[in-house]
Amino acid sequence: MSQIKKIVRSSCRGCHGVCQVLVHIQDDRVVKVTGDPESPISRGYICPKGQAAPELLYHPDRVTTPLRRKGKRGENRWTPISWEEALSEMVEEFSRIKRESGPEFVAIGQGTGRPYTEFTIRFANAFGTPNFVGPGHVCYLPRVMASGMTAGRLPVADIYGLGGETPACMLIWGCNITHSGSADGMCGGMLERAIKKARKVVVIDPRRIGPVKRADYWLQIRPGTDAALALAMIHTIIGENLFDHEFVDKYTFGFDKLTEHIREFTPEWAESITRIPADVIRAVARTYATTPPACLQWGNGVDMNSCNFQTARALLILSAITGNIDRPGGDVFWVPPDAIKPKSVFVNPDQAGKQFMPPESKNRMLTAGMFPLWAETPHAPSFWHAQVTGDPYRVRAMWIVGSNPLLTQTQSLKIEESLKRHIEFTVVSDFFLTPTAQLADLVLPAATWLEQDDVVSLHKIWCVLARKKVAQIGEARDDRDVILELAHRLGLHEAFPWTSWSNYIEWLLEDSGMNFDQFCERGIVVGKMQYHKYRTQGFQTPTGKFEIFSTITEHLGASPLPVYREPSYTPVSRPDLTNEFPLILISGGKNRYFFHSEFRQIPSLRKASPDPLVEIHPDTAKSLSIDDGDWVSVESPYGSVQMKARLFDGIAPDVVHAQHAWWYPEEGPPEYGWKRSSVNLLFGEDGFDPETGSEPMKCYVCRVRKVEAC
Ligand SMILES: Nc1nc2c(c(=O)[nH]1)N[C@H]1C(S)=C(S)[C@@H](COP(=O)(O)OP(=O)(O)OC[C@H]3O[C@@H](n4cnc5c(=O)[nH]c(N)nc54)[C@H](O)[C@@H]3O)O[C@H]1N2
Ligand SMILES: Nc1nc2c(c(=O)[nH]1)N[C@H]1C(S)=C(S)[C@@H](COP(=O)(O)OP(=O)(O)OC[C@H]3O[C@@H](n4cnc5c(=O)[nH]c(N)nc54)[C@H](O)[C@@H]3O)O[C@H]1N2
Ligand code: SF4
Ligand SMILES: [Mo]
Repeated sequence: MSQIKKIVRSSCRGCHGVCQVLVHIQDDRVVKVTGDPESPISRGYICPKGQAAPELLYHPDRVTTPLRRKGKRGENRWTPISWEEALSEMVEEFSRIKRESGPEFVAIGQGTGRPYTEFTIRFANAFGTPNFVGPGHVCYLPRVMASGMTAGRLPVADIYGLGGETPACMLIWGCNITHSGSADGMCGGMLERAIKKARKVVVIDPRRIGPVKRADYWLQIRPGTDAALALAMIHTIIGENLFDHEFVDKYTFGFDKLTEHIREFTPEWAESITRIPADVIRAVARTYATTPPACLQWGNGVDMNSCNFQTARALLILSAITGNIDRPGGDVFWVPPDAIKPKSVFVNPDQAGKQFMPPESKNRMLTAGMFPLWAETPHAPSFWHAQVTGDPYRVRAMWIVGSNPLLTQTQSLKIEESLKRHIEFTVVSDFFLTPTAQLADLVLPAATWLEQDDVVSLHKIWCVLARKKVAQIGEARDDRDVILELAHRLGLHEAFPWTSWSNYIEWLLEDSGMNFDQFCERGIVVGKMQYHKYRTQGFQTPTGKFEIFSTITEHLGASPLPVYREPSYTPVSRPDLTNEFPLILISGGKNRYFFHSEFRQIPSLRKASPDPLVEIHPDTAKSLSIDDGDWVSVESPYGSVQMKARLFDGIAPDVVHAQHAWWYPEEGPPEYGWKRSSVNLLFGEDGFDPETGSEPMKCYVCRVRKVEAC
């Protein structure tokens, strides 16, 4: 029998997605996925999650038809139904609740940014619900918000060097994508290349991560104290006159106020907070300011603490006063291809930002007014609190599209209670029956990236990639196709003027002169990069300048110049807890083999990372009679979970690091053992950043003790 082999060029979405890949097909079956060596964005890089895509695609546990619950919630009894039935039921329930109580009583839940983000937000807006719940307050958005208010947009490390220069100096600040693969549209493989080329590398991380091998400085910072370090670096750079006078004079607002403000933030002050010697802080500040061009590659290490927005602002200011904003090899604003329409989360594609939501619904957003800088979406932990208490109200329906909040968010037990008892109608769209999906009334089968056609705009958008559908499993559907049909059935035509998903794709490509097939043949379209755009365009801020002093922040009632706040749970802020909980807990450093709670059922990935690990310094382990590989209990004032000890001398003796989002698909429904090792069971319901509501997921308190094998 002859075998038909072909290779399709596509782009992977095993994580946030950035790598171009080759999909190998034999007899209509995807047999292998490899990196595309010709890709300018990933140059052949592929990580284990990308390689495991065929295992995900053909996994026997995938949900392949819509499922309706029979029996009680969480009994794992389901009736397969048609899409027609599923969508009719959603229309009926959502319309009834909207009519009876108002649109805000239907909430939309989403996890991290995914291919369909532009449609879920658009749907919520068009339907009229402000209750769109996700992890934005602890992930990425604080950096985006700080950048928006300070500089108009998020600047990004110029690791691709499209202007002919790659960074000479790199700050790798609370980011570990050379290990995990990629984040926010930045490819870990390309970051690795840039690190190899750089003359100076500084790693700011409480853990000895991969890039430390090539680093000139590794600053093993006390978790959650980054703002103090950044302020002391600014102090040194201004005090030693190492700043870029021309940029500061012509293009910034508030430098004089900063000079005053920064006086007290000396390296000695920061040493006592961060544990980094003052001399080292000075040396790093000098290196950074005198090795242009320099870039900042930052990550969740600056997001998940009680000072995330202020930290992000301080880091942006460091970049600006050293003249690194929008210069080749610095921190740049990418230019997208102009002939392909950017995807838009707004309702009217021709009129960015048009809101369909009635103001009275917007004002009824749960948790509105709770945090001065977090106003657009509900604060997730407080949203779940409201479901349990009914104060100020409970939503009546929820559609969770691609999230596993039982594991990935804090307040896990409240989420369980809400889904089990309080929310009348829950729909979950997913590939698998997860612990969260087990509590739904309706489960919709979602298509993986191998089952999707897409025009992929990455977060940073200097290029747009093609993704080609090569398979179809059961009745799985692209979430956007489902949202589009549901929107039409609900009469939301103005917000969704496209007849189908393929019609939407053709609309995106309309001005490019290519149809989708031609676009797929090209595989990637790159924008024409320009640097120093502020020289002619200024910055998109109220003053038109880079706002060192943030006028919007001041207006919103937060400090307009960056400040340091001691994290909410440390031996300094909570000495009352130190005796019982002497260790600092970092959680959720991203695992190369998993994407949050995903892939625990994928054989090759699980084999590579079989158990939930907690990293402990050997001296600490010894004092607790813990050996490498022992099962231990990690305990906080609010809960305890079991994990396996991994002895690691690249972490301070009083700090431990626990992996997040663990469950055991092999243990079966409905709980799949999720209550045993999910680190999010450890966090309480306070200690939030008072401005953004961020949670102390990277800086908490705990103790560890040995337990019998579990
Ligand atoms: N303690 C602690 N907790 C953390 C973190 C941490 O560092 N520490 N990190 C946090 C961060 S940064 C984030 S962004 C969140 C992430 O939180 P989530 O986004 O909730 O995380 P995932 O486990 O990726 O959840 C996704 C679910 O969506 C499904 N899914 C994946 N792709 C699709 C798709 O295209 N369509 C549909 N319908 N379903 C899909 C998966 O099968 C999975 O069950 O977790 C946060 N949780
Ligand atoms: N394989 C894989 N890739 C992923 C994900 C995944 O789950 N798996 N998740 C994706 C998502 S949604 C996101 S947001 C990104 C996140 O990707 P990253 O931004 O790389 O996030 P983390 O790995 O959580 O944390 C990065 C580093 O911060 C350090 N850190 C912890 N606390 C502190 C601190 O207080 N200060 C400093 N300076 N550093 C600290 C940790 O030790 C860790 O090495 O990754 C994305 N990519
Ligand atoms: S880093 Fe992400 S996009 Fe790249 S191969 Fe891995 S899973 Fe795919
Ligand atoms: Mo994230």
